[in-house]
Amino acid sequence: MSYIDTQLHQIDPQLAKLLEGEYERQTKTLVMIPSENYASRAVLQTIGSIMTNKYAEGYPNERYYNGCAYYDMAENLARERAKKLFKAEHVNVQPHTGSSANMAAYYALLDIGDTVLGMSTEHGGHLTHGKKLNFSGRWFDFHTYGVSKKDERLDYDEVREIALKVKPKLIVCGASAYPRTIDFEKFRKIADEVGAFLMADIAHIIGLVAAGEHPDPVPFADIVTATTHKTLRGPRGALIMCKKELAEKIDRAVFPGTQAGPLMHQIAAKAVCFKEAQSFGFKEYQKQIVRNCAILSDCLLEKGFRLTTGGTDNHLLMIDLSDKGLNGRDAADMLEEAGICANKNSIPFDTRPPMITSGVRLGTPAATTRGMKEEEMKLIANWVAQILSNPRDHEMRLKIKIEVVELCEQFPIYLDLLNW
Ligand code: DSN
Repeated sequence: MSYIDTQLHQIDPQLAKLLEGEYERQTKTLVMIPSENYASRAVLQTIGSIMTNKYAEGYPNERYYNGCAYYDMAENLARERAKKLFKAEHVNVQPHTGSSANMAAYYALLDIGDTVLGMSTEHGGHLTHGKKLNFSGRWFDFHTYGVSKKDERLDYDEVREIALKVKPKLIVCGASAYPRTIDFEKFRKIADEVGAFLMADIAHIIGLVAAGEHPDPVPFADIVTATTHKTLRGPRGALIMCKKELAEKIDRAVFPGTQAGPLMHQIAAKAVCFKEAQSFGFKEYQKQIVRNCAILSDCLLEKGFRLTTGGTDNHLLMIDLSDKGLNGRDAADMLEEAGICANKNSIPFDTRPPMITSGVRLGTPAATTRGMKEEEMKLIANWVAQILSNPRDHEMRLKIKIEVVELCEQFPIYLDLLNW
């Protein structure tokens, strides 16, 4: 045999063991982190395919390498499917991640030092929306808006006031930790009033948008960036959509502006996930994500937990632990001990630092992929409430962990990967 045909178990038993462990973790615990999901077998098959082997710098029919015929077809498929799915005038499917998509969008529209207005990370915005420690906050003059102290929701009048004052060249909307609907039309009006570009980062809610479960930013924003691995349930990666007039700028900003060789295995897998997202089942799935989150939210409220904004409209919710004598870090660790994987998260006006926080963020995309519905959400809310109300009860967490495994076994995932 002249080619490498070694199976992972043979060549690297040490790493194979790690994959086995991660298989156990993913299949036997509850993934309640709202930015995580389970990609389909078809997506996994494609991202783990021979498409990883080739350089394809450039774009279809304009590559810097020979031998790209199948890569061109795969990238065209991904582009066309995404254009159809989102009714977008132009799509670039090459960004490696959400952060690289945002970097390319800024590269296309801004010069170093330009003024930008984005949502503060302390109130739910993403690192790339101007955090000082991030390239965005370092290279651009970012100003931020937050949520209102009154109801922890976006206050569009305040966004407008800040925009009028700082006169940004670009307004960024979209968030990583905001449980409510975002009004893109209002952002458009503000952007028009101050003569700014509008960019919507829908990394989190892209699946909901694709299924009509959240208002669509595409008609209103000049640029829309998104990830493919969260609610869209595809491979880890991202895309950029834009108006025709910005197409060339965006393409040049992605390559050669901010990236070189595209990850063609990832792009091919994006094509698969865009196809999956066009199915009726996908629309139903997104509806169920939202229904599940609403039930989870209602049950936690009933049990006396305070949720930021008082609940949720989308796939995630944020528990405020300030009145429970617990911080977000300890709470997330306790949940993990019981087989429920969530993440600590700052809540608006948090007094604790980001590595500790006063909040826990929960989301329903992954549990819904397993087929869990309202009854299971009630069960999960009960467990979360018991764990967070009895932080000293280690025994209870171990008992719940057994029940979590039983629930996971009733909603199996990746059974067909058992013998990889
Ligand atoms: N890190 C992602 C999240 O968990 O929300 C945002 O990119």
